[in-house]
Amino acid sequence: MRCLKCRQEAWVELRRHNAAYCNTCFVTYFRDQVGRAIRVHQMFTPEDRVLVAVSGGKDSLALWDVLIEAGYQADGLYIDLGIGDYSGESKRVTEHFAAARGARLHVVGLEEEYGYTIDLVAAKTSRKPCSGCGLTKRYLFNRKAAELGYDVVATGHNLDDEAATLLGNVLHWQTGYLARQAPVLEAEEAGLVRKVKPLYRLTEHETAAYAIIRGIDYIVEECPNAVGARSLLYKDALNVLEERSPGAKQSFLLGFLERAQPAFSAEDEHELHPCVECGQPTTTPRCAFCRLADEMTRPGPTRRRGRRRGRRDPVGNRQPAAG
Ligand code: Q46
Ligand code: ZN
Repeated sequence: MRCLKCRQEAWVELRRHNAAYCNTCFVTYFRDQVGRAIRVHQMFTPEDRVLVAVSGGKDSLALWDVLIEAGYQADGLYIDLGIGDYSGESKRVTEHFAAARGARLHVVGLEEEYGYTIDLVAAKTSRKPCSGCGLTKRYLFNRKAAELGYDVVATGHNLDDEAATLLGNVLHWQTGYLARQAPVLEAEEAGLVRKVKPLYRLTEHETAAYAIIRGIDYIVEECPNAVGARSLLYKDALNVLEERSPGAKQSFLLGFLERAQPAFSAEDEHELHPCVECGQPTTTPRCAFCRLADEMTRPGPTRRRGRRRGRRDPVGNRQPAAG
């Protein structure tokens, strides 16, 4: 197999594009795709301060690397969620990445600052850990970005993440989430910071290849709570389709964004106002984060059983908040 650009031996095959690249040309391709997403959707400019939500995984570190190399003012935000040994290791690789590049990294300790961990959420409530974790991350990305004066929050969601989220939202006809599943979520209300996903055109396989070629040390293990997650089931289903029909995932996602998402978005109406406790935008009097933090720090076991339904998080569409 030869590189599409320079005809040297190819290292990365992209079946959906019927193409293959050598290491050097693949890095150029990858950065071009990110640059194109930023440009086409006017995600941010070199004058903007960008806060990259980093988890220690390949996607967020690859994104941060691309933005730093492109000269953007991109700092990192790492949230120590308190998930067993996984959090310690992911924090280590993130701090190592930042130190090696002289990049600024903000670290928020969930336990130190808010008195609970995701392990405690799993132990103390019937809530799925990923539900408490996603809520916590979306809230803190927005709150910290607003407090620290950033213009935009960038997350490492890739094409596989977005296609899996879309499949889940379609299977359950979650029209509110479909309305807000987009590469850019504008900061339409006071207190909200714009959210962008510059990797949405690139697959998991491509971000892994980029990270390896660039020598990025990332956490390879999945979060232990990901085992059995619905999002992985949807990814597997889409991978079966992709295997038989290369490009299926991309046309599913990009077709939705182009032809269907605007219709859902036009129908979406929700009123936000400041949380009575923390002041962050919410659809309920007291935001979901404040309710969770209160439940976690209250003594004794929780009495609640079963899942709450129909409560939307105002600061992002529901999905794992960047891996
Ligand atoms: S970190 Fe958190 Fe993910 Fe772990 S607990 Fe679930 S949501 S799987 S991106
Ligand atoms: Zn609140």
